[in-house]
Amino acid sequence: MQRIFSGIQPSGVPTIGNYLGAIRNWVALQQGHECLYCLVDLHAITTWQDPAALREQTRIQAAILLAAGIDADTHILFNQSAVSAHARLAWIFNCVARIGWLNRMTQFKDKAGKDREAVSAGLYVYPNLMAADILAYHATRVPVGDDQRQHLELANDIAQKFNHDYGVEFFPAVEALVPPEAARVMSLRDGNKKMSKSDASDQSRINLTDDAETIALKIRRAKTDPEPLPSEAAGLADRPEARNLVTMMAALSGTGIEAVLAEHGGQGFGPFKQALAERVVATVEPIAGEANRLLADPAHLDAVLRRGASRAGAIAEPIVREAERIVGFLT
Ligand code: AQP
Repeated sequence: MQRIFSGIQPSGVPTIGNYLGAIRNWVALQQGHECLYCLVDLHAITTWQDPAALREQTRIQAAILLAAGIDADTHILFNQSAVSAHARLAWIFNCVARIGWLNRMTQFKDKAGKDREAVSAGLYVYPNLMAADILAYHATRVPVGDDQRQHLELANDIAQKFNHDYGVEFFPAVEALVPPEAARVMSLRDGNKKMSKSDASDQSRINLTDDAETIALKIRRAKTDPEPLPSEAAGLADRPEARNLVTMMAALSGTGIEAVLAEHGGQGFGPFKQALAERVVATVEPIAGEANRLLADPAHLDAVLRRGASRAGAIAEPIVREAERIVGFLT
């Protein structure tokens, strides 16, 4: 059975973007794969996190993943910092990856923006840690959004250079699993910007803990343009906000954009937004309800994560120890 590793940063409450782009797919992949799903708190602190908020967000994410259908008994759910193998292998990879490779990473350029000199060194070496996350388990398949393809290519470069430099065939090739139907959801305030759980504006996103009223209000206020919806997909070109809402509707109803436009084309945004809000609520409400129930018992959530970390550590520890032996550490 192929082993899958994927992670989500506890840098906020997961959004409908995380759900449609990742979590929903993670749930489906549990059939037929051995899955490790990780709350990547080491990655989260590459940008400032208030310590109390980080603890809280880690529990919220665990609750949401369980509520969305991640089976932590058959598969493994844990937080990254609880398995030291990640950080140890990441250090080795810091010494394998080349500065020139990291300089080409577009996510660093996007996240650092104009402030390149002031961001953390952790943000710069983030892709090396991501490579370690995957390769510490000899995972071969990684479900990610399209934006992460470049990081996976880097993980392969690191694996190959490690194997070459030390004359071994130790780390396998990893493959990105980008589901064709995975939607890229954009901000409700700016159709050219990705919806993000850490965006300063709560109005830019639907959190998976929002109630029905909040969801309806956010969608009603979502930025649009004055034209009615087109009847064909070509009519969405140069209309990023309209395209985003239609894409969300298509992803939530399991149909294509054309089918959504066949039903709603020619309508103004008022009735369409109402229909979309109903769809979003139908998806989010059961997840939020179950997550809230789980959050009432934080000790149970902590125990689930601890057990996950112990099972994850049992897989990663021998692999990372062998990597350390190959490098020449006295182990
Ligand atoms: N807007 C999105 N649409 C589709 N997929 C998305 N993902 C994130 N945002 C969208 C996918 O969710 C998974 C987990 O993401 P992450 O937490 O590791 O980091 P991220 O991509 O940086 O997500 P955020 O929400 O934007 O986090 P912050 O605000 O902390 O940077 C990934 O598979 C990602 O593709």
